[in-house]
Amino acid sequence: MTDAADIPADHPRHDSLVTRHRIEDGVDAGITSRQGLIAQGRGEAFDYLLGERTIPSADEAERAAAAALLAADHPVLSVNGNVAALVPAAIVELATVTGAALEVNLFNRTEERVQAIVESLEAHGAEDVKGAAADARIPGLSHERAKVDADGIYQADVVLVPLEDGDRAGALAEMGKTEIVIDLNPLSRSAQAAAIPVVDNVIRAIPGITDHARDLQDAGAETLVAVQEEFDPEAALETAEAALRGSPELA
Ligand code: PTJ
Repeated sequence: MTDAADIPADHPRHDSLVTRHRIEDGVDAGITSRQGLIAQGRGEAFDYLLGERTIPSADEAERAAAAALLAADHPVLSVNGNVAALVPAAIVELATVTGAALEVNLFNRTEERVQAIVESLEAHGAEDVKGAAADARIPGLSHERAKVDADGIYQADVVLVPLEDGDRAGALAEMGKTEIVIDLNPLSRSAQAAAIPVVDNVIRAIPGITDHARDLQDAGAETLVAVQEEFDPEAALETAEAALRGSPELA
């Protein structure tokens, strides 16, 4: 088996192959679930159809996401096994720039995996990573999937959930949170439930949101509200679907 370092830089699928290796390494390190491999494959197919680029409507969503995080009282970035494998440094940076908390929140929860992800985020400079306490529940969900921290996702007003399961995304939205979902499938229930759906690869989306957050850092409250109000989630989902179906002039 090759590893990431063996993939020639001029290979036409270089970036995609390196990404696959990161997910494989995440599984080997006890960070990513085996289901994460399947999720990555699905995401890759959508990304291929999108042209592996951030379409303009996704960039607008990333700006709205940055504004929502900066304007929030208790913003939380949810981290699962795929995010921890793909963008550990970038998610810690986004938390630093926006003042958001990081919380490990797993669909296929095991305490070992929570601990491995907390340690990995700490190795990338994170402090006070939440998720291990699991002392609150998302209403309406069965046991393991519902576990969150009382002072984290449970009390968050704005929560970023990359690659989320549709049920849980719906349940978080029901709790009245402003939900930012990163998902390459605009038809997924998570993307449909989100106040701000970001149809982009998490690898591009997280640094994209951070860039916008840096740009908006000194903006006043009115500007942050205006950026969020100008963003139309339904139009963004329609545009992304059109791009996937091969109408690039719409994207
Ligand atoms: O680590 P855990 O236990 O919390 O599990 C995480 C996964 C992702 C395995 C779990 O939440 C899951 O099974 O998710 P789904 O239902 O497979 O949904 C994942 C969604 O993310 C799908 O719509 C994919 O198209 C999308 N996706 C996959 N890879 C990426 C992505 N979206 C953005 N960037 C990606 N790299």
